[in-house]
Amino acid sequence: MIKKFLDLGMQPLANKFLTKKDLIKKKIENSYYLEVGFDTKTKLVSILHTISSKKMFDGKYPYRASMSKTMLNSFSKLADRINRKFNPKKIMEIGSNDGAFIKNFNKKNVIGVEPCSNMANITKKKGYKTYADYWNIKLAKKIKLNNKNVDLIYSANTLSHIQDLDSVFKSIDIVLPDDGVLIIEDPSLLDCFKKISYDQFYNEHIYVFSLLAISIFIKKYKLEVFDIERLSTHGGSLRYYIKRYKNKKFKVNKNVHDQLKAEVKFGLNKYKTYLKFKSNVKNSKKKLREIFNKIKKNNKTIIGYGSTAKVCTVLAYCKIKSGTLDYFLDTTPNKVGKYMAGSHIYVKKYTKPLTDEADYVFLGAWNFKKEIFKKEKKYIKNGGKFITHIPFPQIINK
Ligand code: DWN
Repeated sequence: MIKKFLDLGMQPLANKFLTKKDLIKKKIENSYYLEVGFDTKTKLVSILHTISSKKMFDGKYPYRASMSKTMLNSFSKLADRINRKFNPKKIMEIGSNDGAFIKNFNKKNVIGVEPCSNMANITKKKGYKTYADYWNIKLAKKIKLNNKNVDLIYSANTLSHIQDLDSVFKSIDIVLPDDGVLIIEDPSLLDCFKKISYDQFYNEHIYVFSLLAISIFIKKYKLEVFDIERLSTHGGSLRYYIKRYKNKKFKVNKNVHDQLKAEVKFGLNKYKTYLKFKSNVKNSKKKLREIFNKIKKNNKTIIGYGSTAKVCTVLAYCKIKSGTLDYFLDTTPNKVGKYMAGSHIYVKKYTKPLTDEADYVFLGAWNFKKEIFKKEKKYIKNGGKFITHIPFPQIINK
């Protein structure tokens, strides 16, 4: 039974940036009701109204994983680990984006699957075999036929975007050999709740997974998690190492039991925890609005840093109007010069470390705080102030 616990109101499609022409033409922007529910039986946490993948993941998808050093480092470290631990013959990545992960491997030993054709073209141009398609049974059969030796499947920040998880795992079942390894990573529900990062919920993020939910779900495919890694990426993620029951090569690591225990201890198996989260989110909204209102009342300026999909949720939910922030800075070529969905805040190209652009800088990319603060150490040293809503709304400069 799915029990609703969070109502984030009407939300635009976070990655649908608008052009100036769109604004002049008053292009109609669709918005969708964003509610989140907890399935008391399966423990899956998902948004309740989903939008077709084709509407979100098309040839104009702007997000590029390679725009962050943190992600590049994380993928390169994982590539080393994979080679050391599993020595795979061939790797397949589901959701290869702009190749931030696959570029760590020899072109002969890796293939990508990426439905956003603009992203797939980037890796194709670099010579990586890339299937520009959605991950499904038809594609899995085609891949199996053409790439018999795939023995490791990896997918980061992708499965949480696909509604039909049964189709996902049936398709994996076609490609994964008996002794193969599946590695998936996605934002962790435990971190999301601890950090009150309600902005992990937006139309692209259909699920925010816990180990609890993943373990239950994959049982029907006779799969089990045998190892996990807790990652700091994307605000706290879990990397799940999965194998078939019949694969006795790997033992289930103690950290799997520890994580399950931690999730149960926190109460991720109980609806009342979700109601507590709801109340935390409401307080977060109130506090953030107070901070913004006070700053604007004092005629101070605010700009944003990182026009993330996540920050779209925050702006729409907290009803922060476009005039409140002068613009967002971002490094992503496909976002720069455009306007953010919903709020229509302009995205300006990030060209150099901050100096005195504004009185306050709102950290849209809060999940890269460490990387950003390193880059902006001079600004911080000179008293520059950031606003963050994680784990609770506050003004920070360290
Ligand atoms: O799941 C998803 C994740 C992986 O990426 C997708 N559904 C969409 C996207 O979500 P997001 O937009 O919230 O992701 P990020 O990675 O938090 O976005 C960071 C943004 O900040 C990018 O637009 C790049 C920008 N950025 C920047 O301008 N300067 C990032 C860093 C680190 C910087 O120094």
